[in-house]
Amino acid sequence: MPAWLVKLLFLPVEASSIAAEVDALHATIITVTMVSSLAVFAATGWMVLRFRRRAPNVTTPHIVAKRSHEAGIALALLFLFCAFWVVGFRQYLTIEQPPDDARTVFVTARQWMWKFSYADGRSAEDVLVVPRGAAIKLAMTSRDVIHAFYVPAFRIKQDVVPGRYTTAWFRAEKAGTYPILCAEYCGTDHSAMRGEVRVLEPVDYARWLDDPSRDRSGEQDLVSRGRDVAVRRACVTCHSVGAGTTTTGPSWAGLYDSYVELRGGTRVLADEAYLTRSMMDPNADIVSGYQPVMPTYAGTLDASETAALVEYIESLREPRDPGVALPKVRAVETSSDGGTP
Ligand code: HEC
Ligand SMILES: [Cu+2]
Repeated sequence: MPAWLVKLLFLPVEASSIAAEVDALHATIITVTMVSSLAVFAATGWMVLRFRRRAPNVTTPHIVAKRSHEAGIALALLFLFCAFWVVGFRQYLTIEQPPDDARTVFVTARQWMWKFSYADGRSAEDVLVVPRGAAIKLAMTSRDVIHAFYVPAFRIKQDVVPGRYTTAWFRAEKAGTYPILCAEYCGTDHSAMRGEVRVLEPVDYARWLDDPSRDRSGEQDLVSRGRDVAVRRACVTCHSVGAGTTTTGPSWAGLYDSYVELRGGTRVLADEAYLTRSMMDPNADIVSGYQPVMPTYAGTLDASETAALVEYIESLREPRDPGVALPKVRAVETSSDGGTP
């Protein structure tokens, strides 16, 4: 699609190998449907005038279309439908099948960030760095709810599902920085779940690969960052992280992956989604034996702080007995007086 048309239609730049084809198919379908509906409107208008009732008691002639005309129109429409399908199906195959030489990057989505892990063991949050011209395959999974990895400039979008790996691939053709969005409504900060793809020229990419300080600049691993956030946000004034100790709120030790008993007697599994919900909507589930005094953090914790806190709480899990498959029920360590020590 010519660059001026891309601009005119407010489309993002076509930065990947498939973008131009996707746009061409899109534009063709829109043009064909718009032209056909205009033709239908025009024909309707013309017939309203041409066959209007001219005098009372005068009926317009009854017109029967020729079989051949009807068949011709039906066949033409069927042909058009099949043509769209053939082009679309071929593009679908290209989009679904990564080339054999593709390099794999692992993507973990969670409320509300993207984490990219490269083959050399290093990883980064929210920033994916790739060389121009190389095929990149993304192996994606989610730690909590369904997200969707969407890079408008590459014209790719793929659901990212917990407990399952989905893949997508692209070959970036223009160096630059392109936004990554989440295209599946996934909670409070869904709209803030943004990242970017940095496409580097191959020489710059080689330099970036060799840079030993890469990803270390000002970046902590999530667990220690979560510990800092818990102190800074004063979570630790109400929550302890040691076993057995009880303050205003329940201890985080061994919380992750255990079953929590809620007021009213139901039990929930403390997974990522539960932990996140506990921060954003603390009154949704009240832990049995505690008062609903925890303030909500919706809007105050940003997406990466939330992720870091969840990761930190996860790091305090009890090491699971490899022989036991089921999460264990955590004993409620408080008396019914609200848990004051
Ligand atoms: C004013 C005291 C207070 C503060 C501050 C506080 N909490 Fe809580 N929190 C509680 C109480 C009380 C509960 C148990 C009742 C409930 O479920 O709401 C709780 C429950 C939780 C749970 C569920 C625990 C379980 O055992 O199921 C999580 C997770 C949690 N808080 C995380 C946090 C995080 C993260 C912060 C800081 C950003 C924080 N809390 C700050 C009092 C607090
Ligand atoms: Cu999301």
